[in-house]
Amino acid sequence: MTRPLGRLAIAAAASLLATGLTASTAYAEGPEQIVNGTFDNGHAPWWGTGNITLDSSSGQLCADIPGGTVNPWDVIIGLDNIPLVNGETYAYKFFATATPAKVGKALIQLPVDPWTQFFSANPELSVSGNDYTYTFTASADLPNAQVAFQIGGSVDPWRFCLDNVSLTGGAVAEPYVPDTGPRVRVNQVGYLPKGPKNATIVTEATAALPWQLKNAAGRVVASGQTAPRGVDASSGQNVHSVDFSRYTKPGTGYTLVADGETSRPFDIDAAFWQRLRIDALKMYYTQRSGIEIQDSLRPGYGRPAGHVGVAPNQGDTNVPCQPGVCDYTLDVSGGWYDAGDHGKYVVNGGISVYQLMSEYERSEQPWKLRDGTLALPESGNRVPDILDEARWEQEFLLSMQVPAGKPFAGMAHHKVHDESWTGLPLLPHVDDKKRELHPVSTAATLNLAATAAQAARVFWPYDKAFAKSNLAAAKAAWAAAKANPDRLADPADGNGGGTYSDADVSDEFYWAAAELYITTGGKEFKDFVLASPHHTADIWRERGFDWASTAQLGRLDLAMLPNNLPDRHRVRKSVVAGADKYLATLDAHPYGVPYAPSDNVYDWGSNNLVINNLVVVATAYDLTGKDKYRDGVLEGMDYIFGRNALNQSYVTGYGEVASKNQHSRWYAHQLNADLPNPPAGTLAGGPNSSIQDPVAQQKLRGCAPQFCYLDDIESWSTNELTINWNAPLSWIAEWVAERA
Ligand code: 9MR
Repeated sequence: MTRPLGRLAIAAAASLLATGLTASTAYAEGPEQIVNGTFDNGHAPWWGTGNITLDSSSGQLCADIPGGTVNPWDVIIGLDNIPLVNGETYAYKFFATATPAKVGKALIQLPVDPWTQFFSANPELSVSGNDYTYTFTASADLPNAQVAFQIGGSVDPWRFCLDNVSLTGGAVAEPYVPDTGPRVRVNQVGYLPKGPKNATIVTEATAALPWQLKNAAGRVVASGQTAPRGVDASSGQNVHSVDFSRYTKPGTGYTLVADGETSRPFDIDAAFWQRLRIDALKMYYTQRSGIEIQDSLRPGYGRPAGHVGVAPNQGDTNVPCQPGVCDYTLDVSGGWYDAGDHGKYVVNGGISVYQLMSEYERSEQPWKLRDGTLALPESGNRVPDILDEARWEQEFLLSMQVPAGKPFAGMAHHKVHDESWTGLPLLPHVDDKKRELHPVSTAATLNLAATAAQAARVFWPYDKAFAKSNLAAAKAAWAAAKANPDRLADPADGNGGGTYSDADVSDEFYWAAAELYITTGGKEFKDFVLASPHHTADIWRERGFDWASTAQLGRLDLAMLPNNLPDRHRVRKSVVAGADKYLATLDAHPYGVPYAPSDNVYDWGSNNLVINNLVVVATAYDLTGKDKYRDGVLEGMDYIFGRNALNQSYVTGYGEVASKNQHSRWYAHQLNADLPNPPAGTLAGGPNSSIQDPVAQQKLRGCAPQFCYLDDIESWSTNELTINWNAPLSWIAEWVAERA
């Protein structure tokens, strides 16, 4: 926790070991070497021995220390990879408490035998707590010293808390240089035989270089010259590109060779798209809340139902509001967990379920999404499985609507989640935190209006009663949003869950009006659409659309789905203009990325923005039939599958080197070998220039945009999985599979 300054700093009367070590209030100049010493956002990458559980939910790092251990090192809290520079003087500070009072041991040491101690102190810890400040001079150069609090050796149990750990001095951290393998970057999964085939070479060379395409037997089957492209701003690399599209023979195990380097192997084949269109959708069943996940349906992923009112869960069948927010409880069980957390958010649930229903609505081969395709508990009910999956979420969204007779009736609560953050790993059914409904918001209400209007038409052939109840909910939500147009979610309401706050909901109004108009043809909605500035503005932002920017969803549907708008032709042309913008970006980018955030600052979840831009390009293909749009979609996906600065695929199970440690409390194999990795077909968030988690901040300081990514379970700002990121992946996979 970051505490106010001005507190009396108490120089610790500790026993100090090494020469050059003083208890002092002096501060060494220099950079901060401790990552996440304030425990404001969890405690990663700090660790504890297996006999304690670290708890940072209070904003301090605390642990109950068991009694009956013998040595100080029988219980340790530590932090690794601290760089020390020989001869440099450091200031080491922390705040700690012990209940009851104890003497602890604070060390900075070699992390392996012989555990050489560069600093050692025995602070006398009190119940009320003290600030401890030391200076010491490092006696060795070491890239990976360990900060350790040895707190074992007590007969009786006690509680230890730590905060504001700081080590200043030494050198600025070296830039992180990951091993990115061969400098020839390809789509490691595969290219379509009759599709574009592009690659990128990282090289010092400025003049064109020869390249060779080899088949699995190592025989050269095509060759040519690279095109030098200069220094790419998104990676900082000097690069060339290669276009080997004219080679069309299907096969596996191809490699591309240039500048003395051989790419990772890839296929020329369409088959993987048929797998991915299923896998990317199957991911939703294992994200489900409120139902047992059957191991027979997802081998290795079975788990008990989460949040069905069974202890230790405190939800989600009877959930109260945050104190003072409402006087009722709601049954909000079911739905999908948002991401790696156990939160459920109407904003974000909305765009996710919309894109699944859109995938079905826009499909030209809906029989491929028929009943029985996804191995769900509902398979066999004569409803397409993709709609069964969508309904699981849509019913949850409906349950978040305020009942008639209550204040704000018709609006939707913004979200439901734990009252404070939990740690990892944590299976849903063992989460023991209190669950709370958060205030209603206009954005959530409009997400409900839009998706319920869409569900009303999509479910009509299968379940008329469900369709009708959605339409009624959509109309009630629309009226409530119009009556309460500016109830914004609090951007500070982020303890225990994400905020999903959005200062501008005019785009949500446009999206909801568009969906209600397409479903009902109603004049009110038509007039609203035509009057909205989003109807004619250039909404095709360089960074793309997402949960906070939803006008694009309305525009795409108005262009593609039957309706009687007077300016429909202009609407359709505007989508093609958006696609042209993204194609121009892709063509200018030596890695073929159709995404150009301002100043190249890659967003949180950049991969989903890249793919959403491809949804616009795909729609332009459907509108015009022009091959350049289909080719653009395929080339854009090469970036996701490995044609990138990190030389890796961002989809689990697809490509020789692929993300597999996405941040999740239950696919937490990296933390507990008994748990699985995320299922095949799971998209990682991807590079995030703002590196907003401690692990990324420790390793990625100064990263060029494409390098701001770590396949580490604790890097939640670069490597989470979410329902809204898999939605465009699954949408595009279906779209390509139908046209491959
Ligand atoms: O995807 C969201 C991203 O656009 C925001 O910048 C970020 C910070 O507010 O939050 C992301 O959403 C997270 C949500 O708040 C909580 N569940 C996990 C989501 C993905 O990281």
